[in-house]
Amino acid sequence: MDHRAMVRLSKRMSLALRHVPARFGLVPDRAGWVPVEALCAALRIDRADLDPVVAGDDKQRFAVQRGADGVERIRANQGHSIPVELGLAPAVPPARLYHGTGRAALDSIRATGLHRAGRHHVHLSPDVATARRVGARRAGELVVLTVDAAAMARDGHIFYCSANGVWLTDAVPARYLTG
Ligand code: HQG
Repeated sequence: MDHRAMVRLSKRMSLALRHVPARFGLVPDRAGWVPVEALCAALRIDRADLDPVVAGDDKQRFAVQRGADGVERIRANQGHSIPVELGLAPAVPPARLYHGTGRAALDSIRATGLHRAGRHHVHLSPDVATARRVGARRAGELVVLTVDAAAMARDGHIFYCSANGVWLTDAVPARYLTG
């Protein structure tokens, strides 16, 4: 499979595992896992097509693990809009985190802070380069906001770090944002 085909498959896997599993006839468990075999059948792909996408994904979006029952299951590490309990433990964030977005959202974000939109959490990046990549998905000029995560943590906001290094929190009030 060439790179573009792998990106296309990664996007279909994200759609099935994060957003509309029912459309693919899939029923994730409470923690978001589905049998690898079921996902392959739903997407009409071979296991041999799936493995390199999981292993080579640029953001390590997927995790595969074998359950106590011997069944191999797959889930998205973050980014869901369906209800899932990822089972992440609260973690102490680095002093600063970053959020990349488009200029068009800036006034609204400055007024009301960062909201989680359709996902479970606001997604924050550990470094500017990652935030730039996230923000580049938006039309128009790229903006990278700095989040005073140290102050948020001090004030009792809870942070989680997904298995692929994305920092998650419920919301970021505007007073913790600069940039
Ligand atoms: C914006 C991708 C106006 C926010 C990425 C963002 C990431 C506001 C959008 C992950 C707002 C939500 C998450 C406010 C937030 N007013 N706009 N008050 N508060 N927004 O996609 O962080 O490729 O849910 O700036 O790489 O862009 O899918 O969040 O633009 O890691 O694995 O509302 O998704 O990863 O958009 O991206 P999203 P995001 P994957």
